Amino acid sequence: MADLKSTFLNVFSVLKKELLEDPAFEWSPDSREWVERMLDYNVPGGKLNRGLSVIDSYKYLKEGKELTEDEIFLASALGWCIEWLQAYFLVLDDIMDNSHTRRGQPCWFRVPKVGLIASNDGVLLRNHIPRILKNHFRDKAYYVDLLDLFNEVEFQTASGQMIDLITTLEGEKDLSKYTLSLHRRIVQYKTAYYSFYLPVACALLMAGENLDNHVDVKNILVEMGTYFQVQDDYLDCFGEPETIGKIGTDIEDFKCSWLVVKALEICNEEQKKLLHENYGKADPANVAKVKALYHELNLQGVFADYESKSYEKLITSIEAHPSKAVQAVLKSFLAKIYKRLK
Ligand code: DMA
Ligand code: MG
Ligand code: MG
Ligand code: MG
Repeated sequence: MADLKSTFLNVFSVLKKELLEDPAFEWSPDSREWVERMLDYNVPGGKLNRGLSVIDSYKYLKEGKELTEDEIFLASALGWCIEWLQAYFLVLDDIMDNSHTRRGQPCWFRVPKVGLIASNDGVLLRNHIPRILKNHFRDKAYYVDLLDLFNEVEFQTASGQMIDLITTLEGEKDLSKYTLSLHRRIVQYKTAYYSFYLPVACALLMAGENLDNHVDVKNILVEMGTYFQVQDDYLDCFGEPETIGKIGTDIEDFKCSWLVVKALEICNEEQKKLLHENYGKADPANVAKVKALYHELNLQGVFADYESKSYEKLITSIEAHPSKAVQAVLKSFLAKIYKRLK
């Protein structure tokens, strides 16, 4: 495993080097330095779960056959395209969510001299993906499907971000619209497709599969991605900032978080009043009142219950899948996130 990760990181250096020598641009020392620093800061510093999952999944689909060096390189390159996509979304997400830290360091837009140049860096990160794909997959039979897949998933993610953001609009702060079904819609689009479906879909395309034949796999992965974002919402309040590498802002930002949806579901009238008065305010005193209510309502216990039930449900649907190789792909993905603390 440690070995796979170091191979994967080597591929990052190769891809970065190609991008920094992209013949479509006349590089100068300062522009090359900027992009290199921006990539090092934003692309490789996460858990790399999404990227590594492409290689893992491809291995399972090959049913134990040893992968060639070329296959490992290509699966890694696709994994990195997902990490690039994630970096692009996170750089912009942190601006829009007014976040402070990410992966244990200041958000990119908070770095001195970066500021809103970060938004163009986001656009650059996004543009790197088709360049990587062109460099390494142009002659593959599945090239068009790959481009189409990244386009579709990017559209879904941006649409999810849009509904995540417009539900918090000032002047329309209305907690009564925060229901489990709105929450599900947001997280399915903003997180599940790119984080869960995309890595497995990349591996399926590399293995020569037609994605239209794998709608059942997609449905399970979307469920898993929904569970993953509920964990993210939970950790935003109850996680350790040193462990998760970021400081939560969901309460301040009036987000339609799983926690506020659950709180609204189980609170009494008096507690509801407290939520209405304190949710979505930047003042730490307001935030503290919301957190105290979450404790009072035992949302930690409610989450623990949700977590074990989701796990059981996912295992049941995975075991109903006819292919053992696909089952192995899905189970290994689930094992990586079950009861995660970061
Ligand atoms: C992030 O949701 C979704 C995308 C597409 C980046 P979020 O704002 O809850 O993520 P985080 O908690 O990491 O800022
Ligand atoms: Mg965010
Ligand atoms: Mg966000
Ligand atoms: Mg979050």
